[in-house]
Amino acid sequence: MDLKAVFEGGTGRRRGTPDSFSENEVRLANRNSGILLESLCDPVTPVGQHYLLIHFDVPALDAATHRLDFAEGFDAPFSIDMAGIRALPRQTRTVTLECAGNGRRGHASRSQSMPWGVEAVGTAEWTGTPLAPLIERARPAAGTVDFVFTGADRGFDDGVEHNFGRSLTPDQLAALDVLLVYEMNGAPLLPQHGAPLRLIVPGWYGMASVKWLSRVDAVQTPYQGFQQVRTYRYRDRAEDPGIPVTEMRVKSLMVPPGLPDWSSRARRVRPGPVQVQGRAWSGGGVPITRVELGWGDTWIDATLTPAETGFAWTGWSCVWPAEPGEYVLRCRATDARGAVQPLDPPWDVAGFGNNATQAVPVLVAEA
Ligand SMILES: Nc1nc2c(c(=O)[nH]1)N[C@H]1C(S)=C(S)[C@@H](COP(=O)(O)O)O[C@H]1N2
Ligand SMILES: [Mo]
Repeated sequence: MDLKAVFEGGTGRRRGTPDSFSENEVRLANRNSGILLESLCDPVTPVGQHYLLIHFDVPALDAATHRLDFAEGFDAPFSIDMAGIRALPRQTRTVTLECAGNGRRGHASRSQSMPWGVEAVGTAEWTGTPLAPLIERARPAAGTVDFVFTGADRGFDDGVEHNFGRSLTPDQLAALDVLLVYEMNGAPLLPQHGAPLRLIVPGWYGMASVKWLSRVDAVQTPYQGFQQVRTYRYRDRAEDPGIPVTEMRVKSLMVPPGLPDWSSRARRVRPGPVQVQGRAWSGGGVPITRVELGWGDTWIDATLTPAETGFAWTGWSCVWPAEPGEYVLRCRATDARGAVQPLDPPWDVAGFGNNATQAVPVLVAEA
C-alpha cells in the first residue's frame, strides 16, 4: 500500500483491492460483526462491541418457558427451567472468546465462510452456574463417551440439515470448568449471544460455547454432528479427516495508533513517542509471558498488566519511538508454554486457527 498516497487522497477509493470478496462473504460479514479494535483498551468488551458468530437464524426463545433437557443416555434424566437454573450457585468468570475462523481472510486460499480479519474476539464477564453438577445429577449411563450439547438453532450446511451441536468427552468436561451462562457483563444475555442460556467453554475457540442451549445427551458412540466432524477440524487438504479444533492459539492485537484513513483503515501518526496498547491471550488458561511490538526487523518488549483470571486476556502497552517513514507495525505474544505467534498464517484448508501477527500499516509524518 502506498501510504503517502492514501493520506494525500491520491489512491481513489474506487480502485479495486487485490482481494475481492464474494457476495456470500459480504452477506455473512454483514450478519456477524467483529470487535472494534479501539475497544481493546477495555479489559472487558462492552456487549455491543463483542464479536458475533451466528450460523443460522437467531431462534426466538422465551426465557419464561425455555427448558434445558438432560435427555437421552442418563439414568436420571430431568428437565430444568430458567428459574431452576438461576436458583443454582451463581458464578461469574471473565473469559476471552475467539472464533476459530478469526484471521481466515489472511489465508491465500480461504474457503467461503465468514471472512474475518482479526476482529473475531472479545472478553466478557459471563454469569451462570457450573455445568458439571447438573450432569452428575442426571447420572450419565455407564459407557458414556460424549456429552452432546444442542442449540435450538437449525439450518443447512453443505446440504446437511441440523441443529448447531457440539460435544465434549467426559475427560474434557472434567478438565474444563464449563459454565451454563444466562448473563453477560451483568445484564441478561442478548438474543444474538445465546439467550436465554448458553455454554461457555473457557480456553477453547468459540464454537464449543453452544448458544441457545436446549438439550444435553450422553452418548455411547462418538458424536458425529456436522459441527463436530465436518467442520472445526484442522485439515491440510479438504479430504483429510483432520484434527479437532479445541484450545485457542496464542495471539495478540493492538489498538491501531494514530488517525485512520476511512476506507483502508491505514493509520497516520506524528513523529515522536507513540503509546501503543493492546491485549494478548492464549488457550487452556495458559498465561501470556511476553508481548513484543515490531516494525521491520526491530522488536521491543511491551509491559504486561496481569490478567484478571486465567481465561481473560492480558493487557500490554509500550512506547513506539516513531520516526518519519512508512511502517507495518506488528505485535507478537508468547505464552507460558513457549508458544509464539508466527509472522505468517499456519496453513489450514478452511482457515482455522490463524494466529499470525496483526499487521497495521502506519505512515509516520508531520501533518
Ligand atoms: N447454537 C449455536 N451456538 C454457537 C454458534 C451458533 O451458530 N449456534 N456459533 C458458535 C461460534 S462459531 C462462536 S465463535 C461463538 C460466538 O459467540 P458470540 O456470538 O456470543 O460471540 O458461538 C458459538 N456457539
Ligand atoms: Mo466461531
